[in-house]
Amino acid sequence: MGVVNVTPDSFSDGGRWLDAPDAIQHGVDLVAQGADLVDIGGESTRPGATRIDGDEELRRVIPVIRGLVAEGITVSVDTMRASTARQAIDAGALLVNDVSGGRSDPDMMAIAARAGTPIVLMHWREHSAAMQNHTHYDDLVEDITRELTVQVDAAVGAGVDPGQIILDPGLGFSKTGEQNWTVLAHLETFVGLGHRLLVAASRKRFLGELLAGTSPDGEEQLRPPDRREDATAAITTIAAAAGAWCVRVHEPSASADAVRVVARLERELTPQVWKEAE
Ligand code: PMM
Repeated sequence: MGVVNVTPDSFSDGGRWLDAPDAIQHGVDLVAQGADLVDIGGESTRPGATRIDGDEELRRVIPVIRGLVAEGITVSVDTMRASTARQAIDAGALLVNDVSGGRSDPDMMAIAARAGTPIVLMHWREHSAAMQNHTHYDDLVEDITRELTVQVDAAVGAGVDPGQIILDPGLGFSKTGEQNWTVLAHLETFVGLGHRLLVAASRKRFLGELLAGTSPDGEEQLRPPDRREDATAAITTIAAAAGAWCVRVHEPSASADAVRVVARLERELTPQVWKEAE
């Protein structure tokens, strides 16, 4: 999944794809790099971000969705608003990526159920302005699992087909850098919940912290977002090996290759299964 943030303020690519023609061209380029689908978002969810209104979100994302669908590209919409999800689906989006996992807008699950689209339910506790005040867990993996299960139950209760639910542990959302690493060490547990798993580590701050260097005057300097690509591809390898269905990334080429490496290796490890499939 390639990312196009049609926002002025995303930490990773904010301001670069605000004009619809540029955003559409970038989506086309992401597919040329190996993305199977493109995620279009109009609202930044970086830590501390404040919300924009629904009309502005629609103004940003709908022309881009229409443009990419016209190119034959599979599009997902990254939104917490049911009304945006509905209009994005009407414009041709085939997947809803709700970082709040249906917790922000009570109508979201019903929209996904009615449309029959797959929906990403990310582990989420609070909007971006306050999410980093909610990083206490008694047991990180158990608590995320339990909270995700509540979100799944709500979706199924609203009529979403369980087969259409994709889970995401929500790296960086109400999680410290250290907690992100613990999540990554337990991806198999989340895969074991029985739904497809999406992992979105691309360019996130915890990678900048891991790769930090020192400035000439001795200050620690985070590795900037656009130089976190090799680490992102390394995490793609780990996620694919753990059985994740999808990674959400800003530069798909290295991640697409990493996925092919893991798929080839898995074929080597389970030759009988592949032989039977052929
Ligand atoms: N992270 C961001 C935006 N959308 N969607 C999912 N499913 N999971 C994520 O972790 C996620 C997301 C924030 O990153 P960005 O600003 O680079 O898009």
